[in-house]
Amino acid sequence: MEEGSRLVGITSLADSILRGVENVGTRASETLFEPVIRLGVTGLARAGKTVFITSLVTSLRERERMHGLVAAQEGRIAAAYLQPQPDDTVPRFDYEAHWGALTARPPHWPESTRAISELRLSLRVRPSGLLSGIQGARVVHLDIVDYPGEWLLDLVLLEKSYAEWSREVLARLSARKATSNEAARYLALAEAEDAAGTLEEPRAQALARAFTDYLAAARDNGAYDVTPGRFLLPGDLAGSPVLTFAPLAEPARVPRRSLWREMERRFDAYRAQVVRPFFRDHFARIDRQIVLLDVLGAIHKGPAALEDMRAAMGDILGAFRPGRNALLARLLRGRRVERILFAATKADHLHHSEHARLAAITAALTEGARERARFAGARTESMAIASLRATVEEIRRHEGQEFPCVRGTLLETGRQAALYPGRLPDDPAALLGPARRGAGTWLDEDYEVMNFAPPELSLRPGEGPPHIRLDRAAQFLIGDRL
Ligand SMILES: Nc1nc2c(ncn2[C@@H]2O[C@H](COP(=O)(O)OP(=O)(O)OP(=O)(O)O)[C@@H](O)[C@H]2O)c(=O)[nH]1
Ligand SMILES: [Mg+2]
Repeated sequence: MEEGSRLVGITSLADSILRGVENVGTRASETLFEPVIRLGVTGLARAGKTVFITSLVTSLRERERMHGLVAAQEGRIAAAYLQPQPDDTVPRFDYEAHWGALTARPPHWPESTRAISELRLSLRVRPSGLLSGIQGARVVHLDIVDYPGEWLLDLVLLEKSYAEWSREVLARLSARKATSNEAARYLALAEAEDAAGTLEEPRAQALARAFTDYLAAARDNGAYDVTPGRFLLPGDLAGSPVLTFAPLAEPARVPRRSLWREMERRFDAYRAQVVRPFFRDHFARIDRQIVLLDVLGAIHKGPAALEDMRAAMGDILGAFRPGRNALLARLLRGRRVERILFAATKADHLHHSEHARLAAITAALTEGARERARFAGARTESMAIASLRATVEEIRRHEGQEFPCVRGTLLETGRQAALYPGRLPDDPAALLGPARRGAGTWLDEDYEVMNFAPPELSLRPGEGPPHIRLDRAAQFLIGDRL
């Protein structure tokens, strides 16, 4: 018995020393000899993260469509190859499966992913200018980390007690009660509950389930404030106590073993064991960040969705402004993101004459957020991109007027269709203003979105997939380090 426990003690000690040495070793060799860029890719559900990473990796390997990336244009990227990633416990980004989906016959969009994943692409780069004659090629590792934007929204939970959080969420549900059955149902359930009464697990589970149903319905209606983020994206935490809590009205007294006490304990466990490790172990190590936004999707859903996206972006970007949050500052230990790109995805739904207006709306949507990020020393930029271009442009004439359209294959029917999505306003305020004031519908224009199937690709060797400004995005994000 004694022997056994001592043995365990010694092995785990030896193990941790060994691991310590290993860590120091990898870090030293990487920082001394082979630079690493850690690129975070995030965005809310369906923003286009998976397609972006898949297309970016292919385009860095097959660089013929990447003239906007200076190192590629100058022919200095000698090779790009996938390597084992540095983090052994993070799932690998399944590049092969996603690229396989896009190049299948017929092609289809990759599956929804909904958790963190990582991929290492190593680039062999020749130096530019004066150094080119003296120095040989060096290796730069690009570690791409895909994670749900919803996880960043959880940051606000770090600052809140269960009582505060409950109050806010119940108020939000009350405001949505009239339009959401799920909100009304949850409120009825929570009001019938005696929070001071003894915990009964099945009732805690019923509350958590009803609350999760509300979150799912809110998200489907275009709401983005759907925290706690893991409720909708549970992964292997599904059914565990850290996800079995829900907001309640605070009772006058909270006896031990009461429902309230236990919910409070689980809320704290969620913060300590889910939210904090994510920020400490993953977020803190990111150097460059792209935040993808399906701006067209939100505009199509209407003013409330656009306003909600703006508010969510404000919360998300709070994570890039650690000064304000003491807890976060401690988790980040002085590290910060150097560059942040806000990219409106799926710009291939618009004729190129509309792209500048889409970029302006994206900039305006993240304006408050951008100001704050800049404050924290990060460089930021906004653009409209398409990771994979699924359409071609076409001018259509109707009753003497010209309409700049895009044409593609419809996902639902497999038929070709031309889309005129509506003209975006020159001044972003024409959309953001009414959205902020709570307008029910857009006044001047209906904005259409269609779901296009991915294009049938026939690529020559050296040629990556067709895209819009993916090369410019890459230049902003990593170009200066190549
Ligand atoms: N036309 C067009 N559609 C795109 C593009 N990128 C993404 N989409 C569409 O958006 C959907 C979502 O893209 P994903 O890359 O899976 O988005 P995600 O952010 O990884 O989504 P989750 O993993 O569900 O959070 C795709 O299935 C496509 O329908 C693009 O460049 N052009
Ligand atoms: Mg994904």
